[in-house]
Amino acid sequence: QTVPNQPIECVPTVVVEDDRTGLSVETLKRAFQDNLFYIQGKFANIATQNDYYMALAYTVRDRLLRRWLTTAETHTHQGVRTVAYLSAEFLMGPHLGNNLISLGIYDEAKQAITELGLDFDALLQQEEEPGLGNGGLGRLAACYLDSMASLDIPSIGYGIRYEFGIFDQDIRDGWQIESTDKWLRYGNPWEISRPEWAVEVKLGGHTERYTDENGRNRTRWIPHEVVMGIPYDTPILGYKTNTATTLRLWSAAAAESFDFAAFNSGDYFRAVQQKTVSETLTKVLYPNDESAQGKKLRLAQQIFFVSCSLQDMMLILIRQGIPLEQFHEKFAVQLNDTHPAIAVAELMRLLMDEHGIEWDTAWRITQKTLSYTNHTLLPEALERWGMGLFSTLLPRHLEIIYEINSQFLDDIRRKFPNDDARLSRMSLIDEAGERYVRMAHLACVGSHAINGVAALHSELLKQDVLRDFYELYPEKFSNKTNGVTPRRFMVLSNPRLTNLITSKIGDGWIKHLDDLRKLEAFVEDADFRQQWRDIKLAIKQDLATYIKQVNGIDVDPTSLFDIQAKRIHEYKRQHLDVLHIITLYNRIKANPDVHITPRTFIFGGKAAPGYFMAKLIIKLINSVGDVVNNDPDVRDRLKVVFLKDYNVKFAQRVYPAADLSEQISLAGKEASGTGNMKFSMNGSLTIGTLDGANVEIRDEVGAENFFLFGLTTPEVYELKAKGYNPYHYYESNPALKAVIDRIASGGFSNGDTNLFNPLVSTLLYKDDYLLLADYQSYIDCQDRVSQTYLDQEYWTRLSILNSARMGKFSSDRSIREYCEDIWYVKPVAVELKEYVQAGT
Ligand code: B1H
Repeated sequence: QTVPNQPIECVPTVVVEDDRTGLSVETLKRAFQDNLFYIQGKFANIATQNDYYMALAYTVRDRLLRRWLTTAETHTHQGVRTVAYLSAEFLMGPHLGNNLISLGIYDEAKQAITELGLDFDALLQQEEEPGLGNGGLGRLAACYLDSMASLDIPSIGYGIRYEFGIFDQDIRDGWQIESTDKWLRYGNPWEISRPEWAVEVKLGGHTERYTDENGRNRTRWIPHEVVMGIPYDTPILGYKTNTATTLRLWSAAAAESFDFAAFNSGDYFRAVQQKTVSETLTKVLYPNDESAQGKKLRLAQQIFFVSCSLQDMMLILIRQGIPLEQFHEKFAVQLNDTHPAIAVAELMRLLMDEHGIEWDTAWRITQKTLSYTNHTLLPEALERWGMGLFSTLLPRHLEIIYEINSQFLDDIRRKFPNDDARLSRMSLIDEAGERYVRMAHLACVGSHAINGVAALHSELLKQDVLRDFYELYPEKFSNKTNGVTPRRFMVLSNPRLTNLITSKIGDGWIKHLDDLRKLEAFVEDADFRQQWRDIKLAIKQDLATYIKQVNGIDVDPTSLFDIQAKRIHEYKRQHLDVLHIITLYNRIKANPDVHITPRTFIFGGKAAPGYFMAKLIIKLINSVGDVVNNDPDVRDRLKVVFLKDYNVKFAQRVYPAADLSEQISLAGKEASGTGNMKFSMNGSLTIGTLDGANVEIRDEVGAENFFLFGLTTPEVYELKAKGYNPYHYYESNPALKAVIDRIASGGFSNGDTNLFNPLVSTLLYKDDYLLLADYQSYIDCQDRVSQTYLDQEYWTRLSILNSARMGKFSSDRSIREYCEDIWYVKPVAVELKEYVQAGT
């Protein structure tokens, strides 16, 4: 058999500026028509909107390929260290518009498509986004890929090619209804499969000792099952640079040669059944944002993509003849939370069992290679795996973890003699009751660097969840405050604001977001403020049109657009926002002529399908909306809108339309938040607690330009320590009591007092997230917001200052910090070689 992936000598036959590389309007048009015919196989008269989208997508992809292949070649030849970002989630959002921006041909493409008589925006909207993540954690990974490519950092994202991403959300009778996300239905023009680089992953079975040819004692793993991982590659082009890196996602398939015995013995059925087991592995994303479920299939997904990725990195070195003892010099592997933390044991196993490297060397390589980002303090999100499940699926990894643990505990004993409590707190194995493997502990021990995602969060990690680890290895800890990419969340999503900003300060800010500070010079320019306001109004008008179409609700674009868009979770306190709405409603009911600043309350976000309280909060929002929106006493001054199916594509339309961004989690609960940054960059003001990155946003924009309310983290701890009694707040605050009573008495459920009882009684008798404690402070702050909005000139000043001072929150800044402090990776310039003329 010939080797299919053997490179063959070939003369490049693609000509500079031909139909696959040319960037002019004319070549784009020709390429589009060519792709419609030769790739989609359609005449224009029967082509669908999707055919047009695909033809344009292929036109763009062709233009990425030279940069992509040249980048890979450059990085290989220079032998540089590469960042491997391991994440179970990559929430990429639509590729087409973003790639046009990065290539710098957005306007040319728009002109080409328009001249062909097609609706360019409709083609962009046609793209079904790859929703391969839950929320902030997955979107952060996507922003980091963008920034790494834009900064010319050699990098690769490794993850899972879920066949079904995060579910689609519909709302029926006010309730969330989930349906499967069939994002691959009409094909994915952005990926290229690389079956020739498939690898095998073992699962289950048992281990054996043996003596190798050099007389050394070794271990071999006899699996119960072998699954094949097929890589699918998507190019990630940096903004206006030649660097195009790779997102490599693994799809599971049956290992053909496995269970041949069953085939040969005629057990055809069992052999084929094996195939379906393998293929369920990457079927679906677990939709439980911030809650670990302990399901076997989830652990199988984790070892699957981690093993595929580490094997892939090793193959890259082996192909170049680089010894694996240099693994850590060639790769910096970042663990995006503990979902890939099994990498600690898997890297050890591969180095020792598969490549014959000794324990001590393997351990040194592992620690120098890996680093770990923690994204949450919530106890329910900290991953631990039951021993039974773990040993059944990963018998060899468990042995390795036991050995790591035994050396680790010896280390602690040396540094903290006679401290058994510390040993059991820190052990990789939780032995309090049923035994569990603690993944965060494994990640901490196996990494040389550990970081949180905002200053407050990193401090709380050191004081609280990872305190013992900080005492043992203080040098490993640092903070890396999150950031977001201004390419997608300003340039692409807010072209009007982008053009205005660029007309004043040039376009340097897109790569150097600190340059936005130059806008401060225009705050006192009344014309500029007018333009700024006109743009915000036009964007709000667009969203109002959308809301009318989808929700059938009329909203006033001049009203204050007050938006909370994020996953639905009790700690994020969407229901605190609802308590405010009802407070205003009660004021109107008490006196219909009361002065009210008109507001449109907009919510978006998905609830985990098994999270009853979150789903009930969605129902409450919609129920309150039904009453408020239709009560004649309200006189359209308040509107409540729940936007269904909030995803990246839709988020891009929402951030620019906000006047007020709700960042109201209980202090100490939101690790960072990133939506807070996206809103503020687009000129929204923030009402928020001192939580996550809000703290730093407020520091940057100035306390006078930020609506702060609520308890601080130390106050939260103190209140809980002395015994928190929510009922006391209810009893002693008449406005609050009236709000709760209106819900409890069926005021939003046609008299049904049962429907919202779980919510009401949780608030009155438990209230873990201290809504009642923060209620009055929130309402007072919202009253200040309403007052401030009446002075539009003043409000606009604040809006401009918010954008102007957001430079810190570019993901470029975050990535530079990771490169300097954790990865030790430097930029590499990619130069495009001239193509040879065809036929020469
Ligand atoms: C964040 C998660 C998360 N933190 C478990 N943790 C998941 C945990 O499917 N799971 O099992 C999925 C997601 N996500 C978020 O990360 C934080 O809540 C945000 O505050 C933060 O901004 C974001 C990025 O760091």
